[in-house]
Amino acid sequence: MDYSPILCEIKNETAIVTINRPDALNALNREVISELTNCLRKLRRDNSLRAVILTGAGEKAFVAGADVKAMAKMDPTEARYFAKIGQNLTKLIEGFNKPVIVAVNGFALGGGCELVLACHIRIASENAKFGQPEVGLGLIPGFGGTQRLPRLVGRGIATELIVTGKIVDANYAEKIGLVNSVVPQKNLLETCETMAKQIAKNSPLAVKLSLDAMHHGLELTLDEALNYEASEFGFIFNSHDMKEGTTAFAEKRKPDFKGE
Ligand code: CO8
Repeated sequence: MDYSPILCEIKNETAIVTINRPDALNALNREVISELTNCLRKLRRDNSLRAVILTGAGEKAFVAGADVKAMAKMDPTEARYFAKIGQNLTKLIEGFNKPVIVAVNGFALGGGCELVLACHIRIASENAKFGQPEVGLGLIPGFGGTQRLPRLVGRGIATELIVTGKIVDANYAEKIGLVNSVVPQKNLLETCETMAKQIAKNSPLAVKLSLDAMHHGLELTLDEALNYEASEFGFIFNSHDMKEGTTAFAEKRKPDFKGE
């Protein structure tokens, strides 16, 4: 399954999706956003997949932001539409039914950093750089950065990053919890693929419901969210996977999960 400027390779029940516009450091224009959205919608329906890895083409950039040259020509209506399709993409990723691991292989700036924020698991290469430089362009983060960055790293650090527009390195990003871990660039994809394989050993249904409980729970009060978790916990007791997982444990064998 190939898309241009989005590439998609299926490997070991994992889809590796590459944003493929290296000449512009994989900057997000309408075409990239639409094609990535279409690709992910297809992957969402594919029950044979257990995880998605999202990365950028080349060794320099994951995504160096929204396409500044295209934005310079937009009127307010087009800009609103552009923000909306970008936000819809980030919502699609955040609510995805399989874990989305982002392999941040270089610059993740502006809309690129916001794309990273929407992913479930974030792994960076040592050369990765992060920032929300929008204010220096007379813009504000418009793909969810003002909302997701403070939720992830806390309001104080997020404010500092957004209002200074400064660019930080991968080790700092790890220190503030913006990424889970940092690895040499040559090991980046392999690290993400190993994680995807580890995910694939588990019940697809349990993984999906865990993602769903975290995703919805964060929008609720703690009491509401705990009720939501308890409902899903009860629901899963009707599943093949729960019976298989607990029986396999007692029988000291590997479970054969079916995702139902
Ligand atoms: N948009 C368009 N083209 C880009 C972008 C970008 N964001 N980033 C890089 N490019 C292009 C360059 O123009 C250049 O193209 P060309 O060779 O045709 O001149 C090519 O990619 C290579 O880039 P550089 O030569 O600049 O490479 P350097 O190594 O010298 O610098 C940097 C790398 C530091 C990453 C530099 O390219 C840069 O500063 N890029 C812009 C970073 C930025 O400001 N990103 C934030 C953009 S704003 C944003 O993302 C808002 C999101 C919310 C939108 C809300 C909707 C309205």
